[in-house]
Amino acid sequence: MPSKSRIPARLRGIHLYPIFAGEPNWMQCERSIIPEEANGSIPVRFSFIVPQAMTQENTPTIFAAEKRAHWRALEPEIWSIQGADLDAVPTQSILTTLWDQPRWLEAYHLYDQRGSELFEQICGLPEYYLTRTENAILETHARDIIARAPVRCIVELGAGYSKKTVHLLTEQLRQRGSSIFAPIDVSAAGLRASRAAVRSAFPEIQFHGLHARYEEGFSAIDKNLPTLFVFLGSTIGNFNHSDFPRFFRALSAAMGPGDFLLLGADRVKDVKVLEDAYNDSRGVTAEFILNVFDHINRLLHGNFARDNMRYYSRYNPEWQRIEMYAVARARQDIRFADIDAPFQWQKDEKILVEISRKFDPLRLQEQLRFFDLGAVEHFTDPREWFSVLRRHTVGQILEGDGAAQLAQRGGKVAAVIVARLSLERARQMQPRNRRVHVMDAVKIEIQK
Ligand code: AVI
Repeated sequence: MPSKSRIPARLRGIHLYPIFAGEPNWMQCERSIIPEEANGSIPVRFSFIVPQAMTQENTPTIFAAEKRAHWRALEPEIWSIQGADLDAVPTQSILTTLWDQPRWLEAYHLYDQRGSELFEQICGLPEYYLTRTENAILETHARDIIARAPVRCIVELGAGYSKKTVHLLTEQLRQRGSSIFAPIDVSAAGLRASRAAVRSAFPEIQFHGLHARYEEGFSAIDKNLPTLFVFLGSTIGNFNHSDFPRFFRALSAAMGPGDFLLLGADRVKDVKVLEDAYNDSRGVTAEFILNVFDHINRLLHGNFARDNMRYYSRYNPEWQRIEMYAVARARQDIRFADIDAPFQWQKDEKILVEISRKFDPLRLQEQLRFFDLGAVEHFTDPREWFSVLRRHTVGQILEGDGAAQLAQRGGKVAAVIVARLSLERARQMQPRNRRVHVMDAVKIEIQK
């Protein structure tokens, strides 16, 4: 520990140093925070100030400075990533899972034009309680949710412009007077519909549709823009066991300290209620699931025969999930026109097309803690069939290199960090360019 006398008196105490936009690099931060007069290595305390306090004058822009250049306007108020090809045929995904043992498909193939229309119909079915129940929860609690999430932007994963979103936007406008609404979706048509609806119902809202996959979209959002990320409908239930942790790791890393997550999750309940919701009397769910084969036939010029397959679903209590299958009524020799990947789909063999996981909300909340998504609030309906969770990112305490790495990623350190720096090297560095915009700050406390 250096003696007190080695540290000039005016360096002791707390110092605030800005970090500049476009310079998320730790070395550059280091350059700005090292007092030139100091010698050798001394213990210092860093704390990364939570951004809201320092960014009041920032122009509200949804993209992080370092991501902005990657986005271009696809059309008014709709943005897409330069060079991204969302229409690329997902041949690899389809073939690798169809050739897996047992065979399965990734659920996102369900959403071609017809699939999206069928899903809309499912949401209105008497047996499909999820949409209605979640909507009622949001209608009841939107005022409270918005009051306790002081944000300037609502990012919705999925181009929903459902009644549920309307409750949130209405409250956001009522309580804050203005807002940004940024839905993320791979469907440009969905974003256009959302834009039209927002323009007519909420002309005060700044609309930015992001034509992207969820992860690409949410990780581009400026961490300094206090944001409520909204992921409703229990879509997390459709993620398999590797998608699920990957998604939450990425989302948590993308969230800034002023951000919140609103998550809708369907709960474990009576098996008959669950099974009826996915096996409706009108057969819409069956059509939705089997339609994926028409979609695949179009994409890969395949020969799946719809009249030679049937829909089968069940609740699997061990895995706490509804499983939705296509079953071959008779053997089918599957071929794709330009791809050498024929296979025999045997009579009675099942292809798992979609899963819909059901959650115990307490377990889910515990699990989310490990993704740095701390508990805030839990809303449910009187029957406790569905849960809406409001989460907040948790500040991390890191030391030395860990802190540097987090700072490099623009991370969310809200706690005091103790580190030891070599000041020798820092002294040789050039003073930084102070023309750029202040985004954040590091507080350094030089210890005695
Ligand atoms: C989109 N997702 C939450 C729906 C669900 O309930 O898992 C998809 C669905 N599949 C059949 N019915 C509804």
